[in-house]
Amino acid sequence: MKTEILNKNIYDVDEIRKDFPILKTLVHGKLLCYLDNAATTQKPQSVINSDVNYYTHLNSNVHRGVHYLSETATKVYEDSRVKIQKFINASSEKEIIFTRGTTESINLVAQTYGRSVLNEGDEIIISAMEHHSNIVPWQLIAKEKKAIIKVIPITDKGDLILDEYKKLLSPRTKIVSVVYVSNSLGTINDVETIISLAHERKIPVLLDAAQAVNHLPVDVQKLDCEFLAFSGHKLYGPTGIGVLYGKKEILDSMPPYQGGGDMISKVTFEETTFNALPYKFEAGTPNIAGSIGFGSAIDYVNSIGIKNIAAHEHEILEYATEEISHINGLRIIGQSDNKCSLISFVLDNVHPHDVGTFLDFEGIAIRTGHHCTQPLMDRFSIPATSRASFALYNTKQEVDILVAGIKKVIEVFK
Ligand code: C6P
Repeated sequence: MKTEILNKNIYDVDEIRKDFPILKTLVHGKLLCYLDNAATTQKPQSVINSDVNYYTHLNSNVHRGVHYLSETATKVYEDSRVKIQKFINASSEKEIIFTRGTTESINLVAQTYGRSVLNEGDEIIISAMEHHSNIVPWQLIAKEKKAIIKVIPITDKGDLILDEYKKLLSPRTKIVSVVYVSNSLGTINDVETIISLAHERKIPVLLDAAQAVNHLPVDVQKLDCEFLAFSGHKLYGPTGIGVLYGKKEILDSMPPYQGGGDMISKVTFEETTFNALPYKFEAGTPNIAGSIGFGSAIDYVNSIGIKNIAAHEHEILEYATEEISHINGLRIIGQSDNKCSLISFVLDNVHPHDVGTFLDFEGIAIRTGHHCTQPLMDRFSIPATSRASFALYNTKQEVDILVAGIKKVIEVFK
């Protein structure tokens, strides 16, 4: 991604690393070199403290008590929602629904919006680089409703073919649901064009932003997407918490996802009326500590600045791409001109799992496998890749350690 030049004086990566206690871990006697950030990011001390603080001082249920603890916990929980609203520039905190993560957010849309609008023969557009989380929920509802899934193809470099996308849009298209940043290729998709083409036909768009919100400034009002799904744990927050952003009018028109406490207005045995947004979609006691921790993570990211993070990561990615592409027998999978945050690669004659296991002995954590994008692996006729993914605390020295590790792998398996 092209971003403004970083002012190095304000981005002190050595200082930033001190905020992440886990980065001092020794793995097989070597300092951890954590390059599996697309799977999950490490947590700064402030986020860890937030969890401890919640259970030490605030623990109680939200929206249910008139006592001090419940009222205080409710306030901090709702403040967190507002922090997230501001972070993605949603127009109201009512548009921020807490979920378990990206996966649940997409399932929510498929099971509520999808269920209410899809009929036999209707079409759902996704892309060839989707995570299983943005394929399987649509398959489930498509099967039930006899709807059809259409797939935007990609080039060998790993870019969506937008001319083909235009051809897929039809009067039967009921939703376009695409990934913003690919977790396997690193491609930053041209979501602005995807959205505007869909909107010309009044088709709503869902963006899977699991790998976007942690690397790019995301402004939902500017994007004008109907839905945006993301997870806390990839944004330096806790696991088990995520968000579905939805435009208020469309959320208002959708039926609830799950039934239970807090999502109701009035219940009788004959009939139930539902609570207002966002609570209509938040049945049961929520992940209170997780939501509050997510708010702390947003505070942390804001204290550095997402644009500064993007610029730092871009510098790391450019350096890593340059160094890694010189390794003989290595092929980078995903060579879009518009990439961020990660490098997927395959080595001649060495299975990615062997690469991952060998690198682990060097203290290097990468992910190997299909990265929950099996159709994408099929597209490239490979079973798996090795993936190094970067975050705000990674350094060029860590890239050097990775490159030296890969060279050792090649030497040993030669
Ligand atoms: N990708 C990876 O290693 P959850 O699990 O709900 O937090 O996120 C699912 C998900 C959805 N979309 C994209 C683009 C993703 O990258 C992920 C999670 C991790 O690539 C774990 S499979």
